[in-house]
Amino acid sequence: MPRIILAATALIAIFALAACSPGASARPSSAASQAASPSAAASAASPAASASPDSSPSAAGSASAACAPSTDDATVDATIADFAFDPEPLQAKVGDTVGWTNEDAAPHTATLDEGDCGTESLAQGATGALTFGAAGTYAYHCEIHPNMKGTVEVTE
Ligand SMILES: [Cu+2]
Repeated sequence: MPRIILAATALIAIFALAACSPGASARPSSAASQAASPSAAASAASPAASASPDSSPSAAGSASAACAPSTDDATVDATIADFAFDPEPLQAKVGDTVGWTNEDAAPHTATLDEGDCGTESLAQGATGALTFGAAGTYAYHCEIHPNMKGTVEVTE
């Protein structure tokens, strides 16, 4: 029985020390929590970082499926001359890269009516290219001269 009492008092003493130590170690524990939060943020960021490489290729693949600006050599050549696209309509196959070369002194673009796909503003002599990854009929225009209209017919 005395040993139990001693053990009990020892436990009380330990609790007393434990009760004391949080007050004494308040700064270290807050430092520990500050140290923990960056690691928590890092661990939270890494799943997001690992998730985006998984999702972005499929998203990029589907986004580039219809049309995407390209720096590749054109497989189908087109011209912009006298404020008109040529040929019209323009025929291409899925996977083709259509390159429009501007022969006018005025700048032009080849920009799809739907979506965000288009060339940059092309100075005289410059070529802008779009790669088509899906069959369809794509109406396009010049952003600078909206009355300039054309069609790209992409087939399998
Ligand atoms: Cu134009």
